[in-house]
Amino acid sequence: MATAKFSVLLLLLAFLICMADGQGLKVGFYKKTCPKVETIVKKTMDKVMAVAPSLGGPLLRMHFHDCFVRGCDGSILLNSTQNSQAEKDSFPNLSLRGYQIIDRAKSAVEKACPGVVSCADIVALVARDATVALKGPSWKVETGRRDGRVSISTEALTNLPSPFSNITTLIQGWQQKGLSRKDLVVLSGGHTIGTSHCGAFTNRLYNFTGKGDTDPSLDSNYIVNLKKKCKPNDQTTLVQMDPGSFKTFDKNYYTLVAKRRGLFQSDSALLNDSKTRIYVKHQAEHFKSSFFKDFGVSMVKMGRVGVLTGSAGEIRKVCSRIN
Ligand code: HEM
Ligand SMILES: *[C@@H]1O[C@H](CO)[C@@H](O)[C@H](O)[C@H]1NC(C)=O
Ligand SMILES: *[C@@H]1O[C@H](CO)[C@@H](O)[C@H](O)[C@H]1NC(C)=O
Ligand SMILES: *[C@@H]1O[C@H](CO)[C@@H](O)[C@H](O)[C@H]1NC(C)=O
Ligand SMILES: *[C@@H]1O[C@H](CO)[C@@H](O)[C@H](O)[C@H]1NC(C)=O
Ligand SMILES: CC(=O)N[C@H]1CO[C@H](CO)[C@@H](O)[C@@H]1O
Repeated sequence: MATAKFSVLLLLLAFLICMADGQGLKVGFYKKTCPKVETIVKKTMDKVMAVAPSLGGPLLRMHFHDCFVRGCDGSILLNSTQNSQAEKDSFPNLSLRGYQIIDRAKSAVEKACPGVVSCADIVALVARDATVALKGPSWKVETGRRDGRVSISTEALTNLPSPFSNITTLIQGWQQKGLSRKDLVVLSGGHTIGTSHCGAFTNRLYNFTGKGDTDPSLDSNYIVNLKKKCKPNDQTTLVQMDPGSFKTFDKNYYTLVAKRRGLFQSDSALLNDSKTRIYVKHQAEHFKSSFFKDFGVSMVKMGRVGVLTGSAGEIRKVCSRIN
């Protein structure tokens, strides 16, 4: 009798701990099994970022793309096979790069503790370290994710937000992932670093509604600038999203959006909802900004989306293929 009561109590306790951790994730999950993992990943990233800081953008973006499709389960890293086309080879992957950096970090980690650390966790750690290397905020990354065994190209199209989305579609898409309007406006701030292909926004410059017009929600002086960089139908030229400081993680994204200079319709759309608009204006206008702290909080939240934990999934040996 007493033992039964005790086991119920234990079960309840285990359940509560699980809930508080965000479905089994926790900071320092590998403390006993791979105590050096974060140091090893950081060392790899420090080396990479010292010579190729432009990889910071795609490596931050990679965690986002992983989490929005089948949860943060490393499915973005899987190669296509003969029978199935993977997320990697879908249209929105365009310009995602840096897969070899994940592989490099994974190899280094495998040397120290083989078969212990998931590729999904490495992606999450790399996103943080990339942000820090570009002078952005740091946050404590929860670990304990397991790797998925499935990656389907078409799921990237249906789950990833499009740069042509309006605010209603964006809010709905984020809500479906359990993320709020605040998370949306905060994490869009990731666009303070990196570059975009012209194709993601030229519709706003040349033929917005099919009448040879421009997007009225984009600053007309800015349009003149952008037209110099992107000719109609140019899909390949790269443009800095936060011109002048695209290799520095700062709060300037909000200054741009507030001035109607957000590059994508999805950036400008943040001015079309009262809550996201207030956040944009606040970050733009106040010297003392909460953005850095908010970014860490929302990244941790995004890092919990749809994760596999416990004995679900696997720990991949090589990040680009299932075991
Ligand atoms: C709100 C929904 C979002 C949309 C519609 C969106 C869309 C895009 C698009 C179209 C690009 C340009 C890709 C290219 O043409 O090369 C881009 C780049 C980027 N995005 Fe987002 N994004 C969103 C949210 C996020 C989030 C949540 C993050 C991370 C926290 C993020 C981080 C980045 C970064 C760092 C780049 C630059 C990549 C590079 O330098 O290659 N984005 N995004
Ligand atoms: C996955 O594809 C990349 C790029 O094509 C290649 O370098 C890598 O070796 C592939 N991985 C596996 C396990 O075949
Ligand atoms: C937002 O976009 C969706 C999908 O394209 C569309 O159905 C909806 O009418 C748009 N909403 C507004 C307010 O423009
Ligand atoms: C603008 O779009 C309309 C409708 O899609 C098309 O008929 C027209 O040729 C386009 N104009 C230019 C300059 O591309
Ligand atoms: C914002 O809303 C206005 C009016 O409803 C609309 O004309 C405009 O296209 C919207 N802008 C964006 C970027 O969604
Ligand atoms: C980096 C990468 O894997 N890019 C692929 C994205 O998807 C297209 C197909 O839509 C491939 O051609 C690219 O190689």
